[in-house]
Amino acid sequence: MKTKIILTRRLPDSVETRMRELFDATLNQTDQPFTEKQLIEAVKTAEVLVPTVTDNLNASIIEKAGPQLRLIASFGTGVDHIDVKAAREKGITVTNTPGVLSEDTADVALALILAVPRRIVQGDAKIRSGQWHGWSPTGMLGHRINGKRLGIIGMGSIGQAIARRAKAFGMSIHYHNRKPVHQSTELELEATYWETVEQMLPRIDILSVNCPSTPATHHLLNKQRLSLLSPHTYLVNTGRGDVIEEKALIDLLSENKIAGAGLDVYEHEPSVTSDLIDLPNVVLLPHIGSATIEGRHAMGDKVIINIQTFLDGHTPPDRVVPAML
Ligand code: 8YV
Repeated sequence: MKTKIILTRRLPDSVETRMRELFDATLNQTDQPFTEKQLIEAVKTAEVLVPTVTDNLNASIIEKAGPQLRLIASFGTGVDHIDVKAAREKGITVTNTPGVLSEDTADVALALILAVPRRIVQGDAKIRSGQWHGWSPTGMLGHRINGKRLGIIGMGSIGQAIARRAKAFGMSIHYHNRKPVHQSTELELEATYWETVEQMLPRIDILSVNCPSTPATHHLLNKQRLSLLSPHTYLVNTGRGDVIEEKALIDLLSENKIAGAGLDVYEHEPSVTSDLIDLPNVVLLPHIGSATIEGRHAMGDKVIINIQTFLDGHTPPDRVVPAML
């Protein structure tokens, strides 16, 4: 008998095909995110559930899981959409797909770091709207990237991949993390560690948010901390929206108390407030940090390896335990 697996979203064809070969996999042909009712039905029937960031597997849903549900093999790195502690208490293992999307996410972070100070999107809009009437010495001036200080909050594999790229662009690297990275990494990146965000924020020119969303990092960048940024600072978020108090960020941007922002994630995704959309000094992307064909295949491979290893009776390679969060 094949194991019953439910996929909550459409995955690349090759991943779905392999899943059908290996398991009794129910696919989501419409790709519509599951409603709460569908999620409850899924945890009551699946032996393995494959959710994504768009499924809110909170304690009350996990509580309703039937005894057959043994593994939640999430397609993605962040697990803030899953109450991992509640799952553990119910004896359900949780896995994710770390590592394989770090380089892609770092590329998007760099794209935003370049796009906002150099006004790339504004420039494109100018041409398309017929408003460009030729080169001018004072036209479309932005700010130089080379020589600027980049502050990274969250120096995991994505933060480090951003730091490597940023260094090549001539930025100096500052970071805040729960603990300093290995000395060899710090040396390679010539990175400066700050024990507190408060120490780092006033000293940097560009801020990149790359920590996971956990109860400890929710609104880490609240009004008070954001106000420590200098008015010339740019902020880029490719991590999770709720690490920033979005309302406070919008206030700072509208009052020109910071220079601009590049966002790929939002506090109330998928809703993006018109207050952000109306601002001229922001570039907004639809959560595409890891959206490459290669990345999606690698994520699918990881999900399959996690499921198969688990079913073979071993600890899956990407098991998430509450202590890690
Ligand atoms: C993924 C992400 O596309 O993996 C993550 O944590 O934020 C995304 O880039 C998404 O999670 C897929 O579930």
